[in-house]
Amino acid sequence: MAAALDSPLYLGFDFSTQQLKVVAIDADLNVVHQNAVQFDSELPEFRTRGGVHLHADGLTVTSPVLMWVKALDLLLDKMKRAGFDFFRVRALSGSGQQHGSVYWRTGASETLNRLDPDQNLYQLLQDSFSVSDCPVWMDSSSSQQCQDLQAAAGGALRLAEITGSRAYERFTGNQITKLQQNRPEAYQHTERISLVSSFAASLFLGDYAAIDYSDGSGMNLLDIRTRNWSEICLRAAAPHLDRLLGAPLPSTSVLGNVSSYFVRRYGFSESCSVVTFTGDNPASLAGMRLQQGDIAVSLGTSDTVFLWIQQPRPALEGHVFCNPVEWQAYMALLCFKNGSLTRERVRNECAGGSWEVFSAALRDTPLGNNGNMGFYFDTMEITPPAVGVHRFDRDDTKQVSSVSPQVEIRAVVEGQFLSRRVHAERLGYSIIPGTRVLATGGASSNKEILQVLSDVFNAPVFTIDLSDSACLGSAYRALHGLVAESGVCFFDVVKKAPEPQLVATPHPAAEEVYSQMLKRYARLEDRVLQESRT
Ligand code: 5FX
Repeated sequence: MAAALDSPLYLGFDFSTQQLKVVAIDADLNVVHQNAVQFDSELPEFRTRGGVHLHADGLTVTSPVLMWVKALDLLLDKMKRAGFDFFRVRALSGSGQQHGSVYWRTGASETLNRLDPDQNLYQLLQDSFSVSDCPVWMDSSSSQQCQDLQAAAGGALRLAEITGSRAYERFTGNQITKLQQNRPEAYQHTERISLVSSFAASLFLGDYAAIDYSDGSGMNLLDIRTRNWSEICLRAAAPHLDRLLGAPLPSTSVLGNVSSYFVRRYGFSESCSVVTFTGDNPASLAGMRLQQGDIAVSLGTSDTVFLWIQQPRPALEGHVFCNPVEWQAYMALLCFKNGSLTRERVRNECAGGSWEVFSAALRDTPLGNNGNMGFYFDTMEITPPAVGVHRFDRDDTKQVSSVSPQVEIRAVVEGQFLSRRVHAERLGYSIIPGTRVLATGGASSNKEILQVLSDVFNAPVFTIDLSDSACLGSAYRALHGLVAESGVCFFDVVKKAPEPQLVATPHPAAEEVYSQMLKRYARLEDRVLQESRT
């Protein structure tokens, strides 16, 4: 049944790298409006490519903060022109690309508090930032600062135990340190540092918004267990950081109502709540409605694995973040560079470029591949940091130089999924009754690949369309934020969302075959890693 024309709506924004997107849902979780602004093509005056500026050193990557501000003006104007009724919005939330940082100039909070609804935000906030080009997640120019932070924290593993990750160049703490060292004046004139997510929330709130626990976990500064800033990390990173960052808050908090600027300029209701914004990956976890025991495997150019975990076990690879929908839980994120491109290379070399032939090879070869196993790192892998193709047959003592095309096809797919499972388990993932594997991305349309995924994880595989998961997750979080304080669980609020489709169930022999292979894979991976280092 169609919702009444005055029934409540919930908005989810996503300030991602290349565009700003919005989704509106009704109380039954139906999507009723979608809109977007592409940075490169719709805001060409900022001269970005893919939403960023790549600097001459090849390492520094930034985005203009006023481009994000202007994109919001443009997006809200587009919605208004499309006849979107802002008055029906009961709550809004959003997400941002993770790790990026915004530097508000001294005095900016007064400007935010008194925004004149006759002008756009771009005009009003011209002088509000002490740094015009913000470091973003693609930046890798802070290696020295990473080393220094790890040394101050007592080593890489100790830092991972505190903050959920060893030091990463793109993580905000290291970016702030670099900025404070290279541009001390700009730092001195800064009264507040936001993440992209909390910066966006601040615009709606007309005041500085808190950083939420989940996106805050991508900074190398938050103690993910106490959910407070780590004193050791703050002290090592830069002066006055506790004042500049403000206190972090649970990801489900209501920050306040939308500022009078939006009420008067766009017709929002005065009682429209702003729910804490978070990072795009945490918001996607909410959009996919990932639950305890679930694992999401995104099979794209690179493969990303998200998981819901109860007990974090931070390691030297991957990231553990506070969970965005349930405050006692955690999520983990792993990135594997050799994903689709490697599968395609093997398809081209062993199956004449045909997915049908590739799939037939998977059907015609046995689970476990008669003991053949491979590591296919065409480019330097992130997890683990190793490179090259390494094949082993039943006899582990030495590598073999080639195998038949059919064996090669099964070896690449099994090898990739064994790796996803081994590394997920190292971060605290465990298969429990009811565990689901949610597959998304290009390769998730190939049934035979998904059958191998199901067998290796010994769990049913479901597919889910993820195109707007961060936006949708933000709209779900807006809805949940209104009732979270009274103890209502996120999953009760999103019960009506479309269910993922079951596409594969594990073979009865899968557990026996792959439990052995997982151990062997981990052992051989150590060897490959050592060989890559020498
Ligand atoms: C996660 O750690 C990342 O750096 C990226 O996925 C960004 O969040 C992309 F926006």
